[in-house]
Amino acid sequence: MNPAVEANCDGLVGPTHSFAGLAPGNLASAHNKGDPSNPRSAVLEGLAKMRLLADRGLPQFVLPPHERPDVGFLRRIGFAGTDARVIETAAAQAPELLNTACSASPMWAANAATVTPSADAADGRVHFTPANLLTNLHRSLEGDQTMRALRRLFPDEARFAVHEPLPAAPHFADEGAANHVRLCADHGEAGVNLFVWGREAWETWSGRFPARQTLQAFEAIARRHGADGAVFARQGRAAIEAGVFHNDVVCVGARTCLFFHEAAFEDTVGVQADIRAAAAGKFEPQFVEIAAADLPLSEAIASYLFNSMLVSLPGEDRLTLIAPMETAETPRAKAAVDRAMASNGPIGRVEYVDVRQSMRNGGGPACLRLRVALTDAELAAANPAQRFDATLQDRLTVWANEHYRDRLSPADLADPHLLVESRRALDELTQILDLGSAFYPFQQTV
Ligand code: SUG
Repeated sequence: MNPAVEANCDGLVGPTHSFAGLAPGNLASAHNKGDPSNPRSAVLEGLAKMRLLADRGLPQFVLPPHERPDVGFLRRIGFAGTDARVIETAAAQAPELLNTACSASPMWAANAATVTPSADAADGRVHFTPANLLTNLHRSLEGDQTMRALRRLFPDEARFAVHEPLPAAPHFADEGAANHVRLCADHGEAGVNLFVWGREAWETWSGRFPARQTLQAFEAIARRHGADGAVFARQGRAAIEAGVFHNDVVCVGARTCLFFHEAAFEDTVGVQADIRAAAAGKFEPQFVEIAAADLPLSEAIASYLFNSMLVSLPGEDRLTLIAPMETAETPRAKAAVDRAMASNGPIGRVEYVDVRQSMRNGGGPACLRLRVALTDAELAAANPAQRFDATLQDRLTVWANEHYRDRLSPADLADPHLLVESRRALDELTQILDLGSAFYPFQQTV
């Protein structure tokens, strides 16, 4: 066993963060459609959360936003002329497609990839499969740039394998780590990988909202990563119907603890038995289940209690929950947290964070980060310029204050100057994070 720590890689919110209501089945996104957003607050909230985790002693990295508006996407679907003309024409003829091209959705790094740490991988490398995110058009634009970003952050091929996204077909619909939980005795020891899927590839899906993850996508990922300790579990159908578009809206796990809502799985008893069997000889799993009688599913979704980060802080035996403010403001959700802490179970502490801008698009603290368990040697091999500390926070704060607007209405997305501002910001960020030349498509053509 190599000692390992769990690093968090957070997606930096991009300058076009907006409320365009692009994600069916994500109730917050639908509810806030059309409201003006505040991209500057959004990015600063994200930085403050990163600071909290870094200050608590966990390695923290920054994943760069993607180029938005995605002019390349608009060109592929027939808009032509100068970049400004492409945007103006799309705004006039197909505003939904312009909104799509502007989404800052890569901020939700839990959807960036599924990760298998070296302790679980057959070849001893850390494996990543960038998610194809093909259920939603705006998110389907992310996979290739995410692959580039992960290869930059984890460049050493002897230690890291960043695969291509799965084939872009509905059979392999994949949303990354938002539907994956890894349990273990210690981050450096072989663990159990719980893969939660919403539908089968050949199943006729008749739900009101889409099931975004297929069983076959996760089977493919487990196979290509050589992932040990795989358990496959079906997401509760009723949960998807109620607005649980990713399993991490109702479930989070860390070390030996799985914390989940009663409605999370189609067969809760079966999931627990499968996890126990996969963990035999490795560790004793601890299940903390919140009953619907104590916290109705609708309040679990509105409060985003389970979209907390569950972290193991250095020097602490019990786990800490990094929960959104909305949980503290929802009496039954807060009571559930308080009871879990008082029970002397695996969760010992809670800290509340303000990520309201992201929350209004359905992204809580856990959505904003991709967890990667790393040994010391792997940690040392990551791009040091993307390692977050107080100095980088100061630098990115100055950068955000200079380049980000504090108000953006959906109509503002039609402003061609937003493209100029956004590219200027990303160009400077390329230097700050040492992302190399030609990291963004717009840098490849100049
Ligand atoms: O895919 N929202 C994202 C939120 C992702 C949250 N991630 C996790 N649960 N891990 C989504 O639904 C809304 C964008 C908009 O409506 O403009 C959006 O894409």
